[in-house]
Amino acid sequence: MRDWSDRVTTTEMVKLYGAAWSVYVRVARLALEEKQIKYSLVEVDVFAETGVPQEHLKRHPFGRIPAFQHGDFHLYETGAIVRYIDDAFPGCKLQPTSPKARAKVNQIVGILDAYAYRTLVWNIYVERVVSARQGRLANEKTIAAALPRAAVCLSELTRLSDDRGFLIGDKATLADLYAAPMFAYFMQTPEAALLMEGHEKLIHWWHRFATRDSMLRTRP
Ligand SMILES: N[C@@H](CCC(=O)N[C@@H](CS)C(=O)NCC(=O)O)C(=O)O
Repeated sequence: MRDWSDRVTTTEMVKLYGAAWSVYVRVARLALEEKQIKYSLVEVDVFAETGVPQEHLKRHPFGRIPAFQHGDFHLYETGAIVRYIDDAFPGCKLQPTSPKARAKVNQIVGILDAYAYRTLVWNIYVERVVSARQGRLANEKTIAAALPRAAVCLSELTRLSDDRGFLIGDKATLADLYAAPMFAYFMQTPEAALLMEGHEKLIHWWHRFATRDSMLRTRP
């Protein structure tokens, strides 16, 4: 007999808990937008003066965003959320089926998660751009220390990506969805202008991807 216990009903309500400024919330929103899934974004302020709201800690005991709900199914961790969205819902596929292309997508996602997010977003963008907006001096040591790591991130992205319109292959994948929200911040910094020299492939990718509907619809 067929087991329907894990069957997914795609008409059940989808909610994403987080904030539009968040890189990881945007990754998850891009997956929902690319697959044309209706969802609501429920605002959560993890940096509230009173701390992470108690009801959010029940959804995400580590106090991060995003958290995700589909009917009575709950998840946190962006990697799990976007893969669930891709597997459970119809529409375009955000993960290639070929084992090598899929592994490269996952490798790029791993690099972005483990190295690029902290380096490009926190150590360079937040230090350079957000600090000025907040009226504080940038920590030049933090920025200087991040530059060599940023250079490795960019040269690895260039080396691993191919040149068929997207980072991997000829369709948007999780690799693009992870990279784009990070680049949206990093590319606003003067450091990016220097670091991106010689990375024409990435520059072209960014200019193309930045104008996609999903990107325009999720602008912070
Ligand atoms: N491993 C988590 C990381 C999520 C994450 O770091 N989100 C940031 C916003 S982009 C956050 O919640 N920051 C709050 C904090 O660091 O306290 C995931 O993949 O979802």
